[in-house]
Amino acid sequence: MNTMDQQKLTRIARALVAPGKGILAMDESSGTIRKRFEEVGVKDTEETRRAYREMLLTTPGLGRYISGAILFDETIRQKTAAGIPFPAVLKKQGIIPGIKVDKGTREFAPGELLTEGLDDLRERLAEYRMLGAQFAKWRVVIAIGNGIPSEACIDANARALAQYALLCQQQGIVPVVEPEVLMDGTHTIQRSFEVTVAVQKAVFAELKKSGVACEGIILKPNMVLSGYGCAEQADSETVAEMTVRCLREAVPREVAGIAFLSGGQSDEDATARLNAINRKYKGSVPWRLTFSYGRGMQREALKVWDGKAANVAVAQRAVLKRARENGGASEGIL
Ligand code: 5MM
Repeated sequence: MNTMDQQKLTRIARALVAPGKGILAMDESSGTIRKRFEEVGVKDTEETRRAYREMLLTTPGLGRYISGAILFDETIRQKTAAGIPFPAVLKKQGIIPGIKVDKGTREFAPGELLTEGLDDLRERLAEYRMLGAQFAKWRVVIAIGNGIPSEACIDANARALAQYALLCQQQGIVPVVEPEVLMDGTHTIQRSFEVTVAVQKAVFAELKKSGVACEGIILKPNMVLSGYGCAEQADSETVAEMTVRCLREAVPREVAGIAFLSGGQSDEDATARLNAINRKYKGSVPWRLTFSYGRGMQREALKVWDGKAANVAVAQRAVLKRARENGGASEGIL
């Protein structure tokens, strides 16, 4: 990669973590969106998926708090009812279009998953770039349990993430690198910390080995939390402290920015913890720390929308509210 290409990647990556802004993850794959619709009793068809995503993307003023939106393969090809392609809608809002490029997971070993999708990735990236994508996302899922995660599973996922990231950068696309350590389970926050540090260290070792330029990536990590089933739940201050300690141990300072996933936290918790992180550490860590929330951005809006055109305006108000609050949390000013 020449210097100009690298500078372009860095420019896009920095724009994704611009002050007061974060990323809207709306890249639910077919199975996940079906599940989300089922939870609120909305029928899952290509048209309901399109209408739902149109509602999200056309939220008036969204670009004030949202820097980029991650789309799914079907979504990047869809249009508004008026015939405007979704990537064009995003550009008009001042939002950078992104695309999920992993193809989901398969079993690696009992209780462990390996993310797939490298096979035709070069060609798919070239097509997505033509469709307007400037950044991409690949999500690795690591579970904590009895005897897991294994080093083999962490390493296999880290290698795939590095190959994905390199291919993206070669195509002029900023890779969002998402190693998600799940918080399901009864483990303590200390255990979350240890596993998250190990996973992030393995990922950055592989990125380095592959020659990925850290200045042109965004890290999308989990926050370090108590397992959701753990009797003792750490407060926001402790979460902030452990999360930042983990990042300081594992993440190179050159990384362009960090955007947390919400990972099944309540909307309020996801916002409050991001706020606590920034209130305490903004300016004293080398990265901007913001959000790339899926559920934490959409939960309320989906419920309110309920599949009905008449509810679009009120659902959009819910989207904007979450965006505004998470934008504030990314500055630590709530
Ligand atoms: C929006 O959900 C994304 C796609 O999930 P599937 O591959 O399971 O369909 C997901 O990768 C998401 O971007 C991250 O998990 C962050 O979302 P949350 O809801 O954890 O903030």
